[in-house]
Amino acid sequence: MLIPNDTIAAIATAPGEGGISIVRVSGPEAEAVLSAVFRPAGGAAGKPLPSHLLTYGHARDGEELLDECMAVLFRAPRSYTREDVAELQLHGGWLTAERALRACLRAGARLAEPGEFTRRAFLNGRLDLSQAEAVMALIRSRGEQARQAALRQLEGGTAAFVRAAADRLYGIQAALAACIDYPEEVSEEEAAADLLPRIRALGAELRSACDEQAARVAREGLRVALCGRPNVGKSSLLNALTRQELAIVTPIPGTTRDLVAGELTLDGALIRLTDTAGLRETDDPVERLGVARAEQALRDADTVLWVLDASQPAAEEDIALGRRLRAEGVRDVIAVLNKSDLPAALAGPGAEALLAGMETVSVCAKAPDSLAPLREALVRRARAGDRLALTQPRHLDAARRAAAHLDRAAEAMAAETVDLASVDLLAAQQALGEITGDQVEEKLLDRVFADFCVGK
Ligand SMILES: Nc1nc2c(ncn2[C@@H]2O[C@H](COP(=O)(O)OP(=O)(O)OP(=O)(O)O)[C@@H](O)[C@H]2O)c(=O)[nH]1
Ligand SMILES: [Mg+2]
Repeated sequence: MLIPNDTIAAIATAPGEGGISIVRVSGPEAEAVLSAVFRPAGGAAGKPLPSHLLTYGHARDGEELLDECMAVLFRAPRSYTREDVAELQLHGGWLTAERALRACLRAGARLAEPGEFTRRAFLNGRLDLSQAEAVMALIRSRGEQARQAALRQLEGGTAAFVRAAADRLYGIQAALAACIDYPEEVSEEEAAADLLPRIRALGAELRSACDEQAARVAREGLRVALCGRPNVGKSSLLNALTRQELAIVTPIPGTTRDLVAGELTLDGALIRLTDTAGLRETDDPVERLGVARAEQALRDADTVLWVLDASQPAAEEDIALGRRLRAEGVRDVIAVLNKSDLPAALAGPGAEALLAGMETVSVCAKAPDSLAPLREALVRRARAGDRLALTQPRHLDAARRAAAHLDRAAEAMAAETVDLASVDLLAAQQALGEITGDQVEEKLLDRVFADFCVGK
């Protein structure tokens, strides 16, 4: 991999107004660029700046004064990129930062590509690839849970999991190589008896770490659809859960036509609610379109809140929807028995059969305190992915490929074709190496870092 030797610069802070904005420079010429653009106050002009200490002075473009500012130099290797890094801390506002950046470019730096500082940190061995990606995941995280997942990855959680798997795989590869190289000492049957269970166990562990849905929920929040027949209180529940008047509520069945979205954070977990039109047969063309959207939301949801009116006997639409939710194997359903403030009428063997085996909570959308058990049920689901080692799609894809190669290697071992097994073990090792960047091509790096912000 080519280690770059030029000097890059970019504005590291977000566009817009703020207290300060930062221009960051990295590379062998960072100190020279800084001394061209920054003049320390007092008698420090002309002297080399100390490393890792803020210095007060002025940013200049030639003889023109740009700003009163602070500057700091981080001498290699104790810096984010492990190169010399210089930063100017200017007054906030894009214009000043842009003028200072242009002055840095004139002084010999080149404009950084998106993610190029972090790419250098990776190429210089300060971060592995999964940690570099975590930087961006941390910047983009919405909600505490996603932030925690990114932080675990940044602290090396993903890398530690993958490297432990890779080490076990090296052990298997070494044992197999011994069997191929010294067939008189280790027979294929002996090798298979020893290695087959190890290969299978590693494949199974990798696969169980690839929980696509829990990983998406950890990154993006739990998608919850409020479904049920008209007038049971779906919109009232959306409003009560989010504590906002998001959806129109009336006693007229068929009030909600479109999807209404609302978000809430429970115990650090992001819950993304969608209120939907009441499901029923209808001749009204507008309502029909609403029902079609409701059906789609139901299919897309991680969790369906099936809302029922506990003060009414089960209606035909309830029975039909209950049957569908079971038959179509909707991933996860909570039956929400609403209107618990009114005399109960959803009772008896019919109701029991309707709800058999389903998680059920009883609520009153008009009494926010009654929603606690429902909130708890949602948090439990939203936090299911809290301990996952793998949460990024690129990592899940690589781990799944590694597991598939291990399966094939196990088949080859079982058929006593050890040469074939070693080819698949190597491919599995390569797939794991893609996650940490131990085995990675330039093209893959381009793809990973293209998604970054400039200045990071
Ligand atoms: N007593 C009582 N009334 C409720 C409760 N929840 C909702 N309602 C009433 O039930 C009626 C229907 O409520 P909505 O929230 O509009 O019901 P919906 O399921 O969204 O109805 P559609 O949009 O037509 O499908 C309104 O008059 C609400 O005030 C509750 O817990 N107790
Ligand atoms: Mg409604």
